[in-house]
Amino acid sequence: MADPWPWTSPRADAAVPAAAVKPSPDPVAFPHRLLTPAAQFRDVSRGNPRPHSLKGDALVQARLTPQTWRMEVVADRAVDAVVKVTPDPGRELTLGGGTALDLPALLELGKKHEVRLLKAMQCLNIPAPLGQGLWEGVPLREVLRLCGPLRNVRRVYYWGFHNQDPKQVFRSSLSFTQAMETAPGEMPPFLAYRLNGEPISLIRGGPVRMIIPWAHGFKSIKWLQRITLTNDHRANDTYAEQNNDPESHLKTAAYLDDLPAKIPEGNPVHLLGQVISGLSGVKRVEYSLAREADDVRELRWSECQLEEPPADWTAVLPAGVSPRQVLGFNPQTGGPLSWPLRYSMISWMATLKGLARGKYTARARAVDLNGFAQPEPRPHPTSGRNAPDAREFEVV
Ligand SMILES: Nc1nc2c(c(=O)[nH]1)N[C@H]1C(S)=C(S)[C@@H](COP(=O)(O)O)O[C@H]1N2
Ligand SMILES: [Mo]
Repeated sequence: MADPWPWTSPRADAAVPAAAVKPSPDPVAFPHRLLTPAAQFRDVSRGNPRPHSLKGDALVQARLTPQTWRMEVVADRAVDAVVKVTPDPGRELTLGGGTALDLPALLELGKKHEVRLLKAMQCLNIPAPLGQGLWEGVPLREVLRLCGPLRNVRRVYYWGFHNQDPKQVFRSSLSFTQAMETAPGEMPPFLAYRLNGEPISLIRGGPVRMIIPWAHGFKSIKWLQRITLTNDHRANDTYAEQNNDPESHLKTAAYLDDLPAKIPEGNPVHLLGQVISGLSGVKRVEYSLAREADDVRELRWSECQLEEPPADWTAVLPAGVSPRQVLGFNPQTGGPLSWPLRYSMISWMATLKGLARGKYTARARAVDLNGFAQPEPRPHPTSGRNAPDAREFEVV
């Protein structure tokens, strides 16, 4: 059942009131792995045919093999009432000029500038995380530097392979600042060529995919093939055309796994799920349990148990990757700088015992580091769905 939405939550920084049923630590293991195998991500791909269904020569023609992949960086020369002066890059990278970037050149840049980070992939309008990976690649700023001094650029537009059909273009954009500068402790947009230690599979957007660490999935364009430098200040994201906020950052949000519909009386009820650390971080995850007659505005919330950082990161990360080399970790100690890591997700749980027979609705919500509980602080689904997740079950 969909929750009634939205209701405003009171600021949650006050002490958490005790719920009727206390959670207790339980030996149940956290069910989700920190790295989702590439094939197990939930897929959100447009295109007809889907680019990842292409085979053989069609794949070669699409420039989607490691040997044939090319990416252009060009200037937008369109002028209109808003844009009167066009960009002036020192150099464009074009197919026609034989200067388009290929994979060996990108990997060469990676020898000097490679970045790695864990990111939860989350769609702005799907109420469940898609997966989490260790992505590796080259910061966009290093690629744009190949084009020499860039004058009159206000935005960077980019898109992926789209069957040569303009109607199928799925595009996204960044401000020039976001493309070129990264605040200390923040994470740069980058051209990724590896996921979980392997070349990025076609279905995950390989050979090269844009990864925007702080953003919902729609900014992380798959089958990346073209970057356009523009003096247009307007976002041209495909998602913006559907009333979504193209500058929305990932929201801090908890997700609840499915529960059995009926649970025998006397058995513990395990609430399990994942929480994404969005822009404002995670203070805690809370659950509430409601009987049918309860008023959703008066739910009582209790704290859940969060997955701890792994004691041995080498058992989690791909072979040969040290946590010291991963953004979000202390390069000296290899320990995470925050937990959960920024823009990543971990598991949580709560075990409920002694529930009387009857129907229940369990809900979960995250509280961010500023003390806002979901759906606050931005209760607008078009900037990312984040109503508290709910599941019904019956104790029989
Ligand atoms: N080229 C292209 N890139 C794309 C999309 C697409 O349809 N085409 N979908 C986007 C959206 S809306 C999301 S949520 C993520 C999903 O990533 P995934 O399929 O790897 O889980 O990819 C993004 N990148
Ligand atoms: Mo999406």
